[in-house]
Amino acid sequence: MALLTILHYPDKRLRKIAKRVAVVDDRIHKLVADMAQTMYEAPGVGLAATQVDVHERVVVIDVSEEKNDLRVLINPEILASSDDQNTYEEGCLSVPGVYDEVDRPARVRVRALDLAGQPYEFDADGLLAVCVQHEIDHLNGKVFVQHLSTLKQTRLKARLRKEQRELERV
Ligand code: GNR
Ligand code: NI
Repeated sequence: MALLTILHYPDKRLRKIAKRVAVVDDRIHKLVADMAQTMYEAPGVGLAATQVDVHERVVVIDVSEEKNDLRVLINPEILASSDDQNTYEEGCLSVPGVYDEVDRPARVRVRALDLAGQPYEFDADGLLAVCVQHEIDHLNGKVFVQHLSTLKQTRLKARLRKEQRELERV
């Protein structure tokens, strides 16, 4: 296993659209193991391959309290979304220190492939529903801050540029 480097917003590579996985082979198994280790170490409740500069449709999620319920989603798809929305204070390992409210469908039905390459489906609500949608956004080149107002995004970029300048001054 290996710890992977997580890209930070506004890195352009976070905007790439990930390609579907054609075969779930040993290379994908190793990627999943490395992504899980990176997620647990961060720590985070989810990680998309895009965040570690691998542009393939692979996601790991663990929203359990005990961190013993790893979910692997290969080529994940939202089959259906509820009409009712929930607001959640989101954060992202690619935007450290930034938390803000995002509205999304409260419940989703999801289809994905498991590590054996077999399709499975599940219904998600609560944090799991938030996380699945947040991770699929990453695979589509979208970071949660892109759900915020243009004004908030502009202010955030200005703040991050200022912080970067201050880091470079020492
Ligand atoms: O660790 C994470 N926590 C989180 C909290 C609220 C909504 C979404 C998330 S996902 C995030 C990990 C991450 O950046 N995944 O892409
Ligand atoms: Ni994220």
